[in-house]
Amino acid sequence: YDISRGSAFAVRRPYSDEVKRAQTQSVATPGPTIFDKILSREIPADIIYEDDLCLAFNDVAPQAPVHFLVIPKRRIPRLQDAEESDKEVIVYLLELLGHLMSVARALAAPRAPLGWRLVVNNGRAGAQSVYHLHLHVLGGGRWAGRPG
Ligand code: TR5
Repeated sequence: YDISRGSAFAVRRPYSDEVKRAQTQSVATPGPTIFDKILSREIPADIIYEDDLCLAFNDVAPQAPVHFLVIPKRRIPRLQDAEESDKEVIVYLLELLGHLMSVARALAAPRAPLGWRLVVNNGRAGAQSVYHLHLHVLGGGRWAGRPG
């Protein structure tokens, strides 16, 4: 699909009632984070991409020449929380996670043509500081933000 037109199978496909429900249900949601304020435009961010399911913006404290985040619009605190028992909801979550990764690669390709890394921090011991799921895309440098 053509990411520059902001369309993806997960967005174009008509949602079933169950999938609509999944979008409004939140998984183990502790409360709004700074990313909700970025989503609502209450706080400005350097937004590089948006569609129905996600937002991508440059990290305010870049760890590499290219460092942006891809976040779902639906608040999922941690990747650990992206689970459900309802079959329809599982399908939606898998599509959503796949979509975030597809957006990450499409945005990374022109910005870091020599290569990039995808990082998801999960939980306190996983160095997660903002409890709204986000994919870090790091690239542009020889080691793209890796120490050493
Ligand atoms: O440590 P984790 O994986 O949770 O990553 C959170 C990331 O959010 C860090 O890389 C921060 O630099 C980034 N961050 C935090 C804020 C922020 C941001 N990126 C863009 N814009 C931001 N605003 C406006 N405010 C933040 N507090």
